[in-house]
Amino acid sequence: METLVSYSVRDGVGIIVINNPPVNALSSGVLEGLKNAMDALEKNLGARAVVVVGGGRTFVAGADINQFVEIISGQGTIPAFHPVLDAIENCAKPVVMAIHGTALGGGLELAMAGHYRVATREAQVGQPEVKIGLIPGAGGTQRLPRLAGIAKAAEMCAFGEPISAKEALAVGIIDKITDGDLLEAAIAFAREAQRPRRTRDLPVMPADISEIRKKLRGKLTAPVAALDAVEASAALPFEEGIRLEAEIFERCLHSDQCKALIHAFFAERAVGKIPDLPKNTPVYPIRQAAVIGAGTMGGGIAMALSNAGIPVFLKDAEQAALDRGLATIRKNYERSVKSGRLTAAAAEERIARISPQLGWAGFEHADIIIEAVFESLAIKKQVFAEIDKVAKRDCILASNTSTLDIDAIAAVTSRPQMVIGTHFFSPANVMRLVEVVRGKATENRVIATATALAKTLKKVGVVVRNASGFVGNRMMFPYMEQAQLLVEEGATPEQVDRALTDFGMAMGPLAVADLSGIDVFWRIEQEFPPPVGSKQPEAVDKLYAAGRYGQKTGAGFYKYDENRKPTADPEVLALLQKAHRAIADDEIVERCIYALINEGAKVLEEGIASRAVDIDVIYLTGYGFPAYRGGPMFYADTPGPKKIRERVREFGWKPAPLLERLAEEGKTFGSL
Ligand code: 3H9
Repeated sequence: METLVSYSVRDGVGIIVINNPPVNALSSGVLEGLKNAMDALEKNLGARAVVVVGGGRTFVAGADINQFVEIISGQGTIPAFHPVLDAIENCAKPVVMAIHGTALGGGLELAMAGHYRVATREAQVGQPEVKIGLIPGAGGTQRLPRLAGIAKAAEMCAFGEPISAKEALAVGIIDKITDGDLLEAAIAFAREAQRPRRTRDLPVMPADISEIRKKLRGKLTAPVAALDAVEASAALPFEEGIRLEAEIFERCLHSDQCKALIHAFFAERAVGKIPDLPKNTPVYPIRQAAVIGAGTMGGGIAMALSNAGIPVFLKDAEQAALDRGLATIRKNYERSVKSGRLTAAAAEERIARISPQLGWAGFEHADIIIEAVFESLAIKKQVFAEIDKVAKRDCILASNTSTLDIDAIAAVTSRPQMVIGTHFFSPANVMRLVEVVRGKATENRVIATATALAKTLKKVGVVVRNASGFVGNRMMFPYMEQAQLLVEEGATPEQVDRALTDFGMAMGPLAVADLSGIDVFWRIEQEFPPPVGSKQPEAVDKLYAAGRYGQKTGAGFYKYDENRKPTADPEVLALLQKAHRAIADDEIVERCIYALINEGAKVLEEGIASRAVDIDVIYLTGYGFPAYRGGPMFYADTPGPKKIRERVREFGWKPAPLLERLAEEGKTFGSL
């Protein structure tokens, strides 16, 4: 077995290589290896300078997050970073860090403990700890301000977004970018370096970061804590700053938010490992795509494909629809150019990769055809019968249906094994979730290709089974029902939405209904009538009958002005409220969120989702569930199945059998 850290001396330069695949995470073993290598090279008379480089595809992606999971559950202690980083920084010989791939979190902290940094042009550096509920804990909040200034450090530590090598050079985090061989460039730099330059000795100027503080929204605690630590770098001597950082880090590590965010991090990676799909299932190459339907969804999907460099035919039946679709695509790209996220040339390139057309020209070359026409089984069947005739035999036929039966759609083709659901979320060029719906006949290779494609599009593909509403929408219906019933019983739409946004949901359910369209919800109700005898709200029916379709008609649960800004509407209360009971926010949250969880338990038991993490990722990436609560099924373990079952019974609903069983056995969803 290769050692985690190896070293050698070449022409007077000591070279330390970190080898901990896949991302060279700084486990205790790596830290120990680094310390030993530094000690040895410090004493080695043949070495005048030292270069540290990552083996494999990257420098170092940070501390080993698995170790934090252990610490949170009461095992182990925080790895001792400082003795290792201090040994590097105090080395009497110049130490040069050679960065490729990503230097993130503890990786950047390691790099900053070196005296100089050389990076490849593609490299990125960042302090993403806040994304898992932490702050940099190995000196990042103290060394970064000394290199990049307080304001830049504050931004990087509070928002967690990585920056490019080019920007890192401009702000002083790295000293050189090389287009040639990284190791050779770092060795050459090390040879020329006259003497060590300790980051801790650099001056740091106080700066006003109140604007950055103002930008922090929501309830995340780590970003605020990160700013406190960064700000202290100007007020305190280095060692004291480090002590303060350690205190704050430890507090964050033991917070509920950190636990939930780490769960979310690993959950997102776990969904890619589909339990009954062999690990090395081959995938079909996707070189050319086609999308049918140039509406909101089709246009967004075409953009997502083009953004990833995949050329796409965009077909619609009518010229007017095609023109409208293309105009929207152009407008979206222009907005990105205006905001500086994209250059004008890159936007043109992306638009050029989308070929609008009325006919089927070129479809015989498509590797995947994604249907995104009107949500009607009859129309979708007609489209699939047609594409079956034009597509090559190994082309994947995908439907963007959000609720319909994939097997019924597959049945009209001569190749049900090639048919799959790819349920994108609106706007499809932005939202990260794709529910990958496997039909009865869908072959493994097609499933593997669809999830790999999601990753290529920088999205998360979660494989689910074919059932009405799949996972996300199926769970959303009872959640929405409760929101409406609460209004009928006396809550205002504003109160319902505020209680749930206070809980952390990105939007309240009734605002979501207005955004998606009351007519859309009404139509779904007609297609999937609720079970006989269940207590059903009448709100959607009444709003629909009154022509209040939501934002698009200027009124729904709220009134909207010409800029779609919502205001409360007393008329809606007269229309919908049947009683005037004072309802507490807690009841609103419990009824809506427990309805979601109870349905989630059914979805799990029925095997529509194969694991609780699949549901969590669907809700985190597609439905605005707060990441710091880890997803509905992770959150369910906070009150616990027993308490939820009790409340579900009190509300007069039937607990899902799985919830009953877990409550009975004193177990949690996490134990499944
Ligand atoms: C920190 O550094 C705290 C410090 O301040 C010190 C405190 C004292 N640990 O994402 P991928 C695994 S906190 C353990 O699919 P990509 C990942 O689970 C840390 N494992 O690849 C996956 O495993 P598997 C700060 C890690 O190319 C595999 O590596 N750093 C870690 O799409 C491949 O990952 C971060 O927050 C880790 N740190 O993206 C960075 N990182 O194959 C977190 C990855 O079994 N990492 N794994 O599923 C990332 O953002 C992305 O993984 C990265 C690569 C961009 C690096």
